[in-house]
Amino acid sequence: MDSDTNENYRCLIKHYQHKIGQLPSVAKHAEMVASNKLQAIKNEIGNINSAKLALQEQARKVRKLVRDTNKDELLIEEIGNAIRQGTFVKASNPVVLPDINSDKDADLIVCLSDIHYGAHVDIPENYYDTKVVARLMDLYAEKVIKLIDETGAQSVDIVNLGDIVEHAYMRNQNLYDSEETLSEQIVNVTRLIIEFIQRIRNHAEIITYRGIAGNHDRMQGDKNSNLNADHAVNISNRIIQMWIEVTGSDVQFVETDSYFAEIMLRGYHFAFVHGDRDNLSNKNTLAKVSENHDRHYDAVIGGHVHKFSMLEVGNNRYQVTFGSFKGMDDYSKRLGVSSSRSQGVVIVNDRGFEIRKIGLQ
Ligand SMILES: [Mn+2]
Repeated sequence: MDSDTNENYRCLIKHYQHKIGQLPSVAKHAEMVASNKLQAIKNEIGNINSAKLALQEQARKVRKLVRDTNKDELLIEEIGNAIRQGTFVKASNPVVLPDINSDKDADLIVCLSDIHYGAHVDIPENYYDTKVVARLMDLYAEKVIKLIDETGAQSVDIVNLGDIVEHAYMRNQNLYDSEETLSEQIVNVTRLIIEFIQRIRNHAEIITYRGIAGNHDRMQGDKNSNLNADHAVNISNRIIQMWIEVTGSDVQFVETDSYFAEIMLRGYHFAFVHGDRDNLSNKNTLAKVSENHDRHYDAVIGGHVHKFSMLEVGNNRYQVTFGSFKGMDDYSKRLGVSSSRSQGVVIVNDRGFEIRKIGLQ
């Protein structure tokens, strides 16, 4: 029993305190009220402190944004270093005279798809590393040059369909044991693309280049990230533009949307997507892409599934997937969708167009 819980007992104590002159004076009582106020203020400060915590939370978010921005700056700096470390092929703009004894005439679209530079595959059916990429790009260039001679092509539009690197978003994690950093991968694959462009340029005078991004090129793992330009192909494109400018190449870089490109040749319209956002095995995709871009396409061409496929979805209208440089890996083997390495071209002349698979075995 105590004075806090028992009113009778409290009155008894007070009465006794009053009797012995120990009851607090009015002033003292006021002081006690004041100290309650102080407590209230302290409580308020406590509240302010928790408000401050919310502010701190905001501040933390701001600091993270700043850090991320610095990370981008760091990446740009790393890319600058990687560019300085190696040499790029020198541009040359030779005159390529057409064969006057030939009536051959064509335009070519040459696609580059799913290089996945930085991927390392070592299974009985396939070996793939960065050295293999270089060899395969040489082989592809040779085949394209042969095709230029065969068709008498004067112009070549090179279209990169994306997935130039294996894992762009790994920069958000710790870089695991990898031969090259992401920056080096982007720069080195771009170096190979530039060599490819220049080799083609040596055999045809009118060359254009454009590149769209694939799912592996995204810097953020989140595919809904609204940072649309935040992908490895964007950086690669800027390096190619820089190469054209610095070396005086007459190759024309064509700016496109990050995920879509189109080319019109001799009255035919071709659309290009990577294939992750537009499913090219769904026979309504050509109609959907045509609707979205307000143009009737003759073909919509992509990569992504790492195999050659062609689906006729209308009168001489096609949905096409070209194969990959990378070829078979454990993942595709498990899914049972393994297929050979290949790329693809479109040959356009006045008689029509032909979509052709180019094997890279
Ligand atoms: Mn891919």
